[in-house]
Amino acid sequence: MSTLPQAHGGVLRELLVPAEAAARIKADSREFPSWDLTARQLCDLELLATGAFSPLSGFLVRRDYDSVVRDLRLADGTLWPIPVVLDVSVAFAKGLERGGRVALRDPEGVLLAVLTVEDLWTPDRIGEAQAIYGTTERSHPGVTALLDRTHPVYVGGRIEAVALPTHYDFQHLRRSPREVREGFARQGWRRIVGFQNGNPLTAAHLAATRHACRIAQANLLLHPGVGQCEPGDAEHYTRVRCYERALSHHPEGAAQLALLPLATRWAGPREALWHAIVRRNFGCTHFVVTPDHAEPPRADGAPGFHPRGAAQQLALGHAEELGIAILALDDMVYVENRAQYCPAGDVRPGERVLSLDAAEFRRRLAEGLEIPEWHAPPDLVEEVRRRHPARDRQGVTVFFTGLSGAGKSTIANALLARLMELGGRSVTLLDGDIVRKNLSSELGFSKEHRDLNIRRIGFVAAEITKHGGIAICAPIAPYAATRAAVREMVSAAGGFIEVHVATPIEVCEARDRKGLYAKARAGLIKEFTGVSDPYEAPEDAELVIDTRECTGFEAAQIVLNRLEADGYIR
Ligand code: PPS
Repeated sequence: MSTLPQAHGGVLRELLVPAEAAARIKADSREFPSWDLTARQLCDLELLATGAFSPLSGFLVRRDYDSVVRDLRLADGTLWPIPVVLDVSVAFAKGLERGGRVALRDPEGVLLAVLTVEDLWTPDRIGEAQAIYGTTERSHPGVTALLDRTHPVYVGGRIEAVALPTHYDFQHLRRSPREVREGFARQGWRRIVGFQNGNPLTAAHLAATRHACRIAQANLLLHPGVGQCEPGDAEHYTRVRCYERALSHHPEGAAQLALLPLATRWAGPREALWHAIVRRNFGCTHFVVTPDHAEPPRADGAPGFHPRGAAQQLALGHAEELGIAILALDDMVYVENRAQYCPAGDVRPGERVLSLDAAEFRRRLAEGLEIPEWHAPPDLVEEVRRRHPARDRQGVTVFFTGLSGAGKSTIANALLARLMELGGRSVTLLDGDIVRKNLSSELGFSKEHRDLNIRRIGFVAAEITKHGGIAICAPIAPYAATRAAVREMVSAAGGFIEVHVATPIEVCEARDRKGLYAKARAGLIKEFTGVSDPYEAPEDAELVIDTRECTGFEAAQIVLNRLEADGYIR
C-alpha cells in the first residue's frame, strides 16, 4: 500500500503491493478460502486498488458501513456516501473468521487481492435500499440488484492487491488515478473539469462540456463510467468510439478521455457526491453535476426517484469538504432562433427550443431517417448508425412453428427463394429436419430433447440476427415457454417474427406426406406431436397462416409483405 500526496486530488491511497510482497502473498494465498468476484465487486476492487476510492483501504467494515448508510460518512467522519461492500454467500461466510484471510479472484481464478477479515455481518438490505436509493421500489435497478443478491453476508476488511482485473478493450484509455494525475502535470493542466456520462454523446452533451470548461476556465477530462460491461457488448464499443470522436469537437489539446470502471449504483444524489470524490482522486478540480445526476432511466413521463436538482443540492452542500468544485449545470437546450445551445434557464420568452427524445432518435435510426446536426454531430451519428443500421440492414429471424406436415418447410423454402431472388441480404434456413441431421443429430423427441433442440436453433438464429442476416427457422417447436425463450434471445439481437402455421391436425394427417402419422397411430413412433405428444398453439404469433387457404408461395408472400412492412426489406 502506498500513499502519494499530489498538487491536486489529495492523498492517493493505492492498495497494490510491491512485486516482492505480491509474490509472498500469492504463495500464502494457496491456503486461503477463495472468493470469485462478481462483476460489481471486480469494478469496486479495481477502483480500491488504484486509489480511485481513496481514502478507503478495503471493503467497508461494519462501523464504516453503518455510518455510511446513516450519515454518508465513514466512522471517522470522512465524507463517503456509497457502501463499497464485499457480499458473499452464507455457505462461504461459514468458513471465515475474524483475522482470517480471503483470496479474491477474477472469474478465471486469477488472484487479484487478499482481504484480511475484520468483520462479518448480515445487513438490513431493506434499510440500505431506503437510505441509499430513497426507495424500496423494485422498479429501481439499484434496489432490485441489492435485494436480489444471493449473497446476504458482508465481509469487511483491509485489501492487499496483487494485480488489477484484465481488460482487453480500449487499453489505451484505461488509466489509473496516478497515471491521469501525472498526465495532467506533464501537460501543465492545472484546472480540469471531470465529466461523467453514461450514454453516447449528443450535441447537448458537447455543448455542456464546452460550457463547463468555459465557465471554469479549465481543460476537460471526459471520464465515462464503463463498469460491469459484458465482453461482447457492442453498445459499449459504440459508446466509447463516440467519446473518442467527441474529443475532436473540443479545441485541439483541450480535452482527454479515460474510461472509469465504475459500477453504477443509480443512487442519484449520493452517487453524485461519490462521483465527485472519485474525480477528485483522479486530480480533477471541477466536476459537473446535472439536475438528474445518476437517476435511473424511467419510462417516459414517470417521475424520478429524487426531485430534480437534489443531486446538485447535495453536492453543492458538501463542496468545501469534497475538495473539488461542483459545477451544477442546467440542461443545455437548442434554441432554434439563436442556432445554438444555451442553459435551459437562459431561454427567453418566445424563443423556440428544439428537442428530439430518445424514442424518436431510435425511430429515425431504425428507419434510416435524417438526424439533425443540432441534435448530434454527423460523425457521432455515423458511429451510432454503424451499430444501429436502418431496418433493411438489421438482422431478423422468421420463426415458423406448427405440426408436422403443416407446411412449415414448404413456406420456409419458398420464402428463402423469394429473399434470394430479391438479393441484398444473406439468408440461412434452419429447417427442422435439416437441423436434426446436423446440429441436433443426437437428440430424440422427449420434452427435454425438443427444448434443447429449439434452444440450439434459437442460439444460432440469434447469432445470425446479431450479424445482420435473416434466419428462417422451421421446427415444430411445440412448447410455448421454449418459444418465448427463443423470442427473448433473438429480440436482444434484432427482429423476431413468429409465424404459426396453423394447419389443423386432421389436414396434416390426411396429407401425411412422410407417412409418419400412420406410423404414429400404429404406435410405431412414440411421442408424436399432435398424436401422442402435446402442441401448445401460440397466442402471440405475429402471423397465423392456414395452408388450407393458400399455397406455400402465397403464404411466403404474406411473410414477405410483413418483412417489407416492418422495413426489413425494401
Ligand atoms: S421439435 O419438436 O421442434 O424438436 O421437432 P423438429 O426438430 O421440428 O423435428 C420434427 C421432424 O422430425 C420428424 N419426427 C417427429 N416429429 C414429431 N414427433 C416425433 N415423435 C417425431 N419423430 C420424427 C418429423 O419429420 C418432423 O418434421 P416435420 O417437417 O415437422 O414434418
